[in-house]
Amino acid sequence: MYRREFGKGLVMGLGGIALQGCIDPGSEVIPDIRMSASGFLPYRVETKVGQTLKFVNTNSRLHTVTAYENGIPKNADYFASGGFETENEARKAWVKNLEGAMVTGEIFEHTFSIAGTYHYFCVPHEIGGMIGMIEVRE
Ligand SMILES: [Cu+2]
Repeated sequence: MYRREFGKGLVMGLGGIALQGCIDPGSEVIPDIRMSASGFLPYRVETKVGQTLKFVNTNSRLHTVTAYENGIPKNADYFASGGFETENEARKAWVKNLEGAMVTGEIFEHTFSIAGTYHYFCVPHEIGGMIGMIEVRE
């Protein structure tokens, strides 16, 4: 379970995370990307091919992590919380039954195996500008 106060010790950059003052890191989830009330933090993250990023909902609102189908590299795996295989499927499932929603503390992980730029969004808050991007380097 993610503990909010723990975020104070996090230092983020280039997709890597350094943890300060942590006694037992094995018991904690360290987010690469946090979800605030209306945004992904940080908005832009860099990582390397083969790395897995953890998106964590650190807010009380429901959010999704949903890739733009036309905003990811060719041949890249589509990704979305809820496990949807297309953007359209993810959008429809949210409208129908809030499927794909991540509750507070929930974690979504994705491993990036193709280099390039990935754009993604939160279905309910896209209209408010809740989008993010990930740069995956070789
Ligand atoms: Cu959201």
